[in-house]
Formats: sequence, C-alpha cells, structure tokens
Amino acid sequence: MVKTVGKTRLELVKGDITKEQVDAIVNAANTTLLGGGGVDGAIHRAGGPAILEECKKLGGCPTGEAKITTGGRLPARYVIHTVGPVYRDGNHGEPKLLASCYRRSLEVALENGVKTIAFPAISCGVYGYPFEEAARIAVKTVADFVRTTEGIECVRFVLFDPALVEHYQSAFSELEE
Ligand code: AR6
Repeated sequence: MVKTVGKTRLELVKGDITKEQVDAIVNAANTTLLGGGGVDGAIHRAGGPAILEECKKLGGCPTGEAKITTGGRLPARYVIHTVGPVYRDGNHGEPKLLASCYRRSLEVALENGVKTIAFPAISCGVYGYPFEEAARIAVKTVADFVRTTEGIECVRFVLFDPALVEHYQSAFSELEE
C-alpha cells in the first residue's frame, strides 16, 4: 500500500527490516541500547559488531527518544535506535511516548541527511502495545510530521508480524493525502 502525504511517499510492506535498502532503518531498542531480542536482536545480528560498539558510547537512551549509529554491514547506512514505551494500561503516557519515538526518529533522520527511512512496529512485540492503537499512532504521527516538514522522501513501515497488517491498512485508509 502506498500513500503520498505532502511530498513524502508512505509505504506499507511485509518483511524483514534488516534487508531494507534505505538510508536508515529504525530499531525498537531498550533504554540500555545494548541489544535484546526481536527486531533489536535481528538488527545487531545482521549489522555486525560495529553497531554495538557505537551504542556502547551513547550512554543509553530514554523512552521516546532516538539516537543514531552506523548501519554496519546492513544495506542501510544508519540505524536510528528509539525506545518505545512498555504498554501498561494506556494511562501511563504510552501514546505520547510512542508518538515521540516516530517524531524524534524523523528529526534525527533529517539532522543526518536521511531521505529514506524504514520503521518497524515499535512497542508491538514484547512491549505489548495494542496493535490497532499502535498502528494508528505510527501512521498518523509520521503523516503529521511529513505534512509540515520537508526533506524525507520515503517512509516505509515494515511489518514482520502478519497480524499487524490489517491495522496498518486501516490506519493508511484513514489518511488524507
Ligand atoms: N524486521 C521487522 N520487524 C521485526 C523483525 C524484523 N527482522 N523482527 C521482529 N520484528 P519487538 P518492542 C517486529 O519485540 O515491542 C527487544 O528485546 C515484531 O514482530 O522487537 O518495541 C528490545 O531490546 C514486532 O511487530 O520490540 C527491547 O527490550 C515489532 O518488530 C524490546 O524488545 C516490535 O517487536 C522492545 O520491544
């Protein structure tokens, strides 16, 4: 699925984000930035030790923030590490923190000349965010950002879990071009 918002193409694809040929891929990391399971583990495995070496110098990352490293051996030049909220009940700032992950990742991308970027479904794995709401926040936050900020040519949402697809499709359908 593809939508154009402002001057940016938003794309929805299924697959493994480590294979994406974009300027930067986003990692759903934890506050230590020292690796983990899920997409974080996959990115460090595929990208090799150079990513962890840089992460060690960053001193961690607060929830809702984003920090950039090399992409190591990945096709992507950079990895932007962001930390999604652990979902409790939705009343502990989770929506704002999740939106902040997408916004801050895009800001860090622009600061580094990134024009094409791929996002996984942040917080939708072990952090337990409900899919429908997470999909809506992801798509709406990115669309709002690119509507008012120039410089990002393509944002690709890369879904590994097939159960997420219908929720992202709905969120895409609700978008105004
Ligand atoms: N490509 C794209 N998406 C993937 C891939 C992949 N190769 N592998 C998994 N996913 P999760 P979180 C999807 O748990 O919920 C880590 O241990 C997965 O199906 O990776 O933000 C970190 O270190 C799901 O839809 O991230 C943190 O401790 C989505 O990525 C914690 O998990 C996110 O699932 C972060 O939890």
